Amino acid sequence: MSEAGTSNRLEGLTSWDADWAGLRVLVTGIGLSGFSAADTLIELGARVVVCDATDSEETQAKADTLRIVGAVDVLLGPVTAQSLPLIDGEAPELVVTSPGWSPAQPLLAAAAADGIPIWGDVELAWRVRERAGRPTAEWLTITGTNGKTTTVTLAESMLRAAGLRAIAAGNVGTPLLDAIRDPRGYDVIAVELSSFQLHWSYTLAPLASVCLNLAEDHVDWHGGFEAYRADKAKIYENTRVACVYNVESPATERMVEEADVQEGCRAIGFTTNTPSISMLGVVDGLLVDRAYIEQRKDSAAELAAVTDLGEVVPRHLVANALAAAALVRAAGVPAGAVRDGIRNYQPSGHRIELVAARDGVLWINDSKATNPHAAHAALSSFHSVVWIAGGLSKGVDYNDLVRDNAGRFKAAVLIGRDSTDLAAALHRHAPDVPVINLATGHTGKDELPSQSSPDGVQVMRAAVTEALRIAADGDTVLMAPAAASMDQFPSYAHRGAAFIEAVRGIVEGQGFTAKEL
Ligand code: UMA
Repeated sequence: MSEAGTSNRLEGLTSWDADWAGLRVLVTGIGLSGFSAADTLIELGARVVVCDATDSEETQAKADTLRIVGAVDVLLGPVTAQSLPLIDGEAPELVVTSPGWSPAQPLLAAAAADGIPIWGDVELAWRVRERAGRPTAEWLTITGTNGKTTTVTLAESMLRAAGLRAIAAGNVGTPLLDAIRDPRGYDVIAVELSSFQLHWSYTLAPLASVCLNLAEDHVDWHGGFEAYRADKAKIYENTRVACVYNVESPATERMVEEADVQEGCRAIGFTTNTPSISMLGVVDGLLVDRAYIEQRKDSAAELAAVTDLGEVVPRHLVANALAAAALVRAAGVPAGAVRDGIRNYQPSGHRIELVAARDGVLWINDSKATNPHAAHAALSSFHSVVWIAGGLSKGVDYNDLVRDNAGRFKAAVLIGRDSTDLAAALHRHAPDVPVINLATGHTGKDELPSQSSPDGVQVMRAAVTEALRIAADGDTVLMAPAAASMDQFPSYAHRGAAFIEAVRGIVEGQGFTAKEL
């Protein structure tokens, strides 16, 4: 455990029924995880103060609720998130932070400087998961730069097909503490963990864990790629039964080799090629298991057909399904339930999603591609691409992405508040590709707002209009931004919805009213 996670009283707080009463806790953030953490701690009898830099109708409504249920205080507004508040006249004994808060944030930096332990909501959830009179759920933990949500929801589907009470929680959207507090409890939780959540976690000991892949992302938050990698690697610490790694991503295997795991824990690989012993993989169009069967030396068990995943199956989807299978097999899920779970699986939107096919042009929404690695997976599926890209870059490097795909671009249409880095990479590695920069040329950098706004929707309509002008029979218009959406939209889902709406209106000719345009 890191120093930030230790303190005598806190060491004993390892179950719901431990003595949390009167503990002075500052909760930072009143979003999904902060609200859930504050609500839990109040229920446990702690003395809770919550702070959040945003003072809006939404945060005020949440603050009112927390005050009613017993929060000591809720502080809203930019100033409150700058310095440590007192609780009952004394310093907090613990800070429970929301994942979006970076360690460099002044209030968290002050807490760390004063030696106050800082946990994330995931650390708190792990500590309170045992509760008298309720089943204790096993955790299967999943991280990686891309594919987390697909894998965690596939795992959930497989677990349910096996008749287990299971839920996907964590970064996927349902705060872990909400899952933990479910009155009926769960047998297994498929836990999606971001690098942020791993950073603030210390004592997790999952049944099985996986890092799906590793590429540059969230460099700003972590302060560098090595720090990002180190936080991702925490996924394997203390794992009890199986550390699952990606055979095609040696960085993930190295993480397993370096991890301190529990005795008897095995390393299980997954590959989209023929598996060696102790791996899951693909043989003759079948997903197979050579890890969890007794005769693994000379045979493999059939789990499902690749075609069970759909008509067009990208390689990364096969990899995600194998990773999910490797995790749930560690929890004893039979082969038939893996297959049924895959067949029952409903993919979520905004991932290489066909929006329209018109005049020989495919219009594809991949708004979930919030970093270069994800955008590369999408770009490599097509040949002649009009690429709509750009947004909040998070400090990543675009050179490899543009160089590796330079031959595919017919044109690029840049959105986002400031896509200077992306424009520079295109200029450097694809100098003949026409670039239409809406980020600087259309709406004007300073006119664009920092949050969701009608301008984000307008820029997307302008991007689709430009793409329509350029694309011809055989081309694909791909909106795979390689950047986060938050400079112009509340989330990648809103950005994807804006693209779908623009394509339906402009390309499919459903039209907008003059006011909308
Ligand atoms: N805030 C501040 N100061 C800061 C940062 C945030 O006051 O410096 C406040 C905001 O005003 C807001 C609150 O903190 O009210 C938001 O907290 P948060 O950003 O940690 O977000 P939550 O609503 O708690 O949602 C988080 C995850 N968000 C992030 O990690 C950014 C959600 O993942 C997750 O589903 C949820 O917890 C439940 O576990 C979303 C995400 O974008 C999907 N994740 C990133 C990704 O997948 O790339 C990591």
